[in-house]
Amino acid sequence: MKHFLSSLVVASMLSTSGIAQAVKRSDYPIQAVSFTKVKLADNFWLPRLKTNTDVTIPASFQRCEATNRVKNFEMAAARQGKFATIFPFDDTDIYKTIEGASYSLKLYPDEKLDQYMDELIRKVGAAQEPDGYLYTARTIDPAHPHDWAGPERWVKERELSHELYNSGHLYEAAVAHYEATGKKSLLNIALKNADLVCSVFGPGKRAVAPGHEIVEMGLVKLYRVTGKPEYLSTAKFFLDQRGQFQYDAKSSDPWRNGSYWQDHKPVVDQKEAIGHAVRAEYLYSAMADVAALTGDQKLLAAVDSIWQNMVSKKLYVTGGTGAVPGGERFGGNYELPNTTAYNETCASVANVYWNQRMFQLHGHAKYVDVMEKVLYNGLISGVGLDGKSFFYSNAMQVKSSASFPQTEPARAGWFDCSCCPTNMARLMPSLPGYVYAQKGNDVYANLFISGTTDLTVNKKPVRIVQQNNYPWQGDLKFTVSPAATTDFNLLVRLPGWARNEALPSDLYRFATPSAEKISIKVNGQPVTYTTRNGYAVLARKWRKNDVVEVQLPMEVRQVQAHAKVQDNLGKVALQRGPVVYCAEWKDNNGKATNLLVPAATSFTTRFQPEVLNGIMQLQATVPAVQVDAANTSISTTRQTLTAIPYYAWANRGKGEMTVWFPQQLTDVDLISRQAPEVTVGK
Ligand code: FUB
Ligand code: ZN
Repeated sequence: MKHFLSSLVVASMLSTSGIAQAVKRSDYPIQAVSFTKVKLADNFWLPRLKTNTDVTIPASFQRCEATNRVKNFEMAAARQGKFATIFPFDDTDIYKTIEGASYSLKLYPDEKLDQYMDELIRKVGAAQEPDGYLYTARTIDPAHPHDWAGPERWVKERELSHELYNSGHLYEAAVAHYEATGKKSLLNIALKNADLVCSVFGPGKRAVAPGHEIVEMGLVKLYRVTGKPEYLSTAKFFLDQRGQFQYDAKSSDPWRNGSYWQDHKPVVDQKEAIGHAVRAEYLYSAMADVAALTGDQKLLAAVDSIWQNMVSKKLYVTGGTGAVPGGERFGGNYELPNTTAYNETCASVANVYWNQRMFQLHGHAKYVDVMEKVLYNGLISGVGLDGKSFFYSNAMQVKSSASFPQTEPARAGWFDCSCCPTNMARLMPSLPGYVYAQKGNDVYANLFISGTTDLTVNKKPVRIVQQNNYPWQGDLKFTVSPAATTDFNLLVRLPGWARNEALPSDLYRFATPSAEKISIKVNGQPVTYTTRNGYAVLARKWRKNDVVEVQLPMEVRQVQAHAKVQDNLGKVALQRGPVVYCAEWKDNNGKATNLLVPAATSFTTRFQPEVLNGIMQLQATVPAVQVDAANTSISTTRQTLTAIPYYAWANRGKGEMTVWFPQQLTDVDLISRQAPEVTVGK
């Protein structure tokens, strides 16, 4: 899609726009290859994208209708009625589903869907006030707005109103819709709203640190499409507003000290991933965006530190973030409990956005390693295999006993606060846009997903075809076909997990190093290659049908957590390739939390095409702790442990699940809970 302005013009407009920092570059040094140019043809993701198109998106629209979210827009258009849903941000479920459906249209053209969206967009436009304001929770009945909305526009934005959050999702949807369909219907609504926002907020005007970030990312997207400097300067203005409000700095309560909203310090002074995880990770994504567009080095240093903190102290082994249920927020350093892990699905969505941006800033594979961890584990655990049942919170352990029967969690089709299902609906079909990236002569192969992409390198068309059976098998094949022989560098990510690095930090490590190495051949011949920032750099004159073969070691690895992660002392998790495993009740005699995995345990692997839509299953014989029928004695028996990918759990009913396994039996705790219970690994 041709943008309104070229990046050169954007750069020169910026230089006269009064943005505080000098413009050093016009955008990210590395550009993702657009989702429109990557056609997936794999067995893992494509069926998920198809399910997203066939099931998730229609179900989301249907639920937006059935739960009165659409009615809110109709009432706002008529300026009469009573806001008919629960939260003032319920408008965003429509925006997010439009965003997902737009990406999806590009993958699977669908005239009916296109027309349905036209009609929905017409309703959205009709609900917009003449000056661009768009927020059904007030417009329906301005004299009686939603409780969280405040009596007048924007007065509660810092805390609860979500007016700018709604705007941010509108902008994201509008850009996706415009890029996918070429239509400006939603974009024009978004621009009208953004013009209002820019006229209300800014130096010498109203100031606020938006209560729930995303408007910043959205404004940046509008800026990229239009080149209008106000959109970027207002995004930066919002970032700069953080840390200006007087909270009680001495309080440890995140709402009193402002950290819940990442408002406790100026962004450039923030060093730690803190507060509400979704808000935080949208903020950090926007910090990366604005740093890329303005060259602001302080912003860059801050977001680098925050990422380092997240990846070394606040990331679950599944890639989940936001450990604490109260406030849906990051905990303290190493606060990663299993029983109460919150791990909102939306936080995983946000973490994908953030890591992609960090990669585009720095060109280091470690960000893609983290993104891959999130994608294959803590993100897709959020949607059931049916595409219409979801987890809001992604547990790490579910335990039940006679006196504590397990009732939760279960997947649900929708939630009163239904942010997660619609966030999945929009992220999934955008996945093709995360596979490749490019900077001049460097072509990055980041994700290993079969399919075809058509690039332009050195002004010449180049086709790359990936063929693999990832994540189940580690042999990757890339067929590189330039239209005419041409020099360029193909940078193939060497995943950390294939290089004995469980995570690019010391938060997790493999219990024992592997001697297996990555091997790379070009046209059947082993090649020596240099490495750069976690990539194999294949620099050569490429000819039509050159074949690169990469062999990644796919052993089952035991993962250990940093000793400061209390819950995981003496425990291991299981990983094979990028996939983290769990044991679920269904495969393990009705229980999962009674299984030990001693250090010497050796696993067999077997692909099970009929199980959970096709998974690589792990099995080993391990000790299992049993309580006898009379509840008076315990014993340890040998049992087959069957492990399934974590993402696939909770698709066969409710019951126990665990990701972490004690290695030894070290204690029997009869006291701390009512029923006799075995505590291991402490
Ligand atoms: O506040 C809007 C959304 O609702 C947040 O992103 C989620 O965490 C949920 O609280
Ligand atoms: Zn959510």
